[in-house]
Amino acid sequence: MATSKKPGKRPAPATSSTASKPTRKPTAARETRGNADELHQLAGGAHPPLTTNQGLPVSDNQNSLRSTPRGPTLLEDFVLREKITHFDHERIPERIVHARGSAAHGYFELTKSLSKYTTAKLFTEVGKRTPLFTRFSTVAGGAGSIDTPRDVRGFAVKFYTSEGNFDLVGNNIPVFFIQDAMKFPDVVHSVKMEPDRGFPQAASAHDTFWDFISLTPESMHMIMWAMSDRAIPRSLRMIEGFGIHSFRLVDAKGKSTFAKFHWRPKLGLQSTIWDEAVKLAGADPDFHRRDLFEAITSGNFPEWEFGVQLFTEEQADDFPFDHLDSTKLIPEELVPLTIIGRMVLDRWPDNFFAETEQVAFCPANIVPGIDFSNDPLLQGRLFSYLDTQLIRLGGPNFHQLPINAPKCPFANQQRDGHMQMQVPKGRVNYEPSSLDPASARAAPSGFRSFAEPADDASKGRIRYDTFADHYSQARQFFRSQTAPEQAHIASALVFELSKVETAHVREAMVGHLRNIDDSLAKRVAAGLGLDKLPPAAKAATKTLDLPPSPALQIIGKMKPTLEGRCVGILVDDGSDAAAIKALRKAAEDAGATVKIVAPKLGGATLSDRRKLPADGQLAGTPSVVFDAVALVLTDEAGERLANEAAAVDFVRDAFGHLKAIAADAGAQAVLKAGGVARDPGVVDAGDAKAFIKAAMTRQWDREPKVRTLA
Ligand code: HDE
Repeated sequence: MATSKKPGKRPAPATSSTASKPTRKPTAARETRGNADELHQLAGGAHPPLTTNQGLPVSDNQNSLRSTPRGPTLLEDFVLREKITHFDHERIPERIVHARGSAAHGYFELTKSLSKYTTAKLFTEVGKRTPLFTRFSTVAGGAGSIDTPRDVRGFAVKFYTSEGNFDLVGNNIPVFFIQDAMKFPDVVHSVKMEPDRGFPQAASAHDTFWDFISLTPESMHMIMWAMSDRAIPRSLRMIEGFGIHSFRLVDAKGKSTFAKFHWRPKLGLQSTIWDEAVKLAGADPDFHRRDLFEAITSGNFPEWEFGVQLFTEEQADDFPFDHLDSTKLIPEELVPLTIIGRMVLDRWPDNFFAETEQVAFCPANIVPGIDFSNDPLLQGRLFSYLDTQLIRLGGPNFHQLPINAPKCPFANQQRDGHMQMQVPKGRVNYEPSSLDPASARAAPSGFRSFAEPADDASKGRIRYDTFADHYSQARQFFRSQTAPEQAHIASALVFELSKVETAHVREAMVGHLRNIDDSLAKRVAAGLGLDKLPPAAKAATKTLDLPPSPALQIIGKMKPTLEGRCVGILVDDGSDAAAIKALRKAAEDAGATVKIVAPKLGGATLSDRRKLPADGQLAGTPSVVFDAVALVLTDEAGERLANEAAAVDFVRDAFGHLKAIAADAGAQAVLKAGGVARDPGVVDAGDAKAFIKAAMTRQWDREPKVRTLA
């Protein structure tokens, strides 16, 4: 490139040599001409020197190296090239599924030993704390997608045990869409954005997904869960986690017991209402990530109980389903859960990319005393994760990244490869060897696979007969739900199928629902406006009426508590200071955090003439981000806000989302404008006790009055 010579007067080049001596302190009107020295003065403070990746101190991080002050940039500028090259490579391929995730560090503490069943130290040393890293995720959306779509949530835990890493890579739903790993690329392709148009993002409500599902009866049980409120959680701190597959625990004599793993949130289960989830997507796309971040950084550490369902091969033979089939669960009423420990997440990662993005979970990461079952989905997963991580993390040495490396010693003769970060010493890179006593060698005490007797049968691509019943547990799940939960499932199906353009797909789905529960099929058919009920899908086996399992509900598992929840109080100038104080105290005493919302972020001057700063400005802080709301307003403010859309929506949505509302006399005008009718969940702002009681649950009785449910 040639230097362009511009005639006439030009501004003096901003180089160090011409920099004027700083004469002023940093002020509100901050500006420089891009001169490095000037900028250092303006920014102030003592900082360590900035260097290149080779450690070379950099004098100017503002200007590239030019041939002349207004001339082209020189290829010689290695500082610029290094910086830009690194930037160009800052993104790695995102996960094909579970791309959007949030994670935290914490520990697992064993409270009850499983030494009768396993040699795994993780599960036998009571009181011991094992460090861990847990990542929650949505499945279908990309890394930048919203936090609150209708979707399964990933629940992946990496335990850094003294015997190696144990990864429990689970979900918040105890069953899965498919029975065999062979179908995984198909189910994922169908739910992801459609390939010709690139939408919808993070949504199952489209033709390709329901086309696949309508042709895959084994998905029906999972569909009941995915259409339930489990798929729209209120907080990642309020979801359960499940390892899904049966695993084996193996004792010192080599005897095996099957185990299913469960996480139970200390805060109880809680979900949003669908309309709330949709509005949250706009109000705060990072709602779950922010919620987790705020809880952990403010010292409210989320906690889960860890439980196991233990059963023998003989017991399993008597189950009315095959426990190796991931579309089935073992009701707790059949095999109770034993709580053996707890997980506490107490440290937010220092760096999102280095930790949350680069963490690589793998179901094949197990420790001595734990082994796999023959679940064909698990068997496929044992291959997939390492394979995908080779491309996602760029080579075979990603286990050396700090977030992935075991915290116990590890050594072998694997060498070289892309991004080798270790510097192995010596000439021995093979085993056995006699040349170097320090070189690693296999030890008899190491991991041994369970010596499972093999079936005397021929190989083939076979789906075993015991996997053939696709409807019984779907029926059991639906019939175990409370009335509001059943209505939400029916309404979710109507919503999703109403987005499906192809009539025969909608009809085929209703045909499957007829096998699950005819009343459900009729509700969905009516909601879709079908003229007549389509014929029931052909079922390979008779659908059983299994006993209802209340443990499958959410409402039944909700705790009457405000712990970990958030209460919003809308105030304006002149609001009653004493009422606000009493509401705040009552909510905080009940374990909630309180946020003040006002028309202006600067806050409001209350009745006691003191200024109360706001945590959120009204238009940007809708009631969807709260679990309950209170309004404390003067008559004048109430009249004014009754004409303010954000204030009217604040109460209309809180009411529609079945939340408790406390309001004083001044706020009545806003309530009226928002169509809020008096009911047990709408209380006087002076009665903090009644407000807290109402806020500890959702007002389920209100729902039929505010929306048409299928
Ligand atoms: Fe995954 N899954 N999966 N999956 N999965 C991945 O691995 C796969 C399945 C789950 O926070 C991928 O590193 C196959 C069931 C979670 O980083 C990939 C099959 C369950 C996460 C993969 C399944 C899960 C993943 C994509 C069917 C619940 C996120 C990126 C045989 C028990 C982990 C990656 C994280 C991620 C494959 C089914 C949970 C492609 C082939 C069932 C929580 O390897």
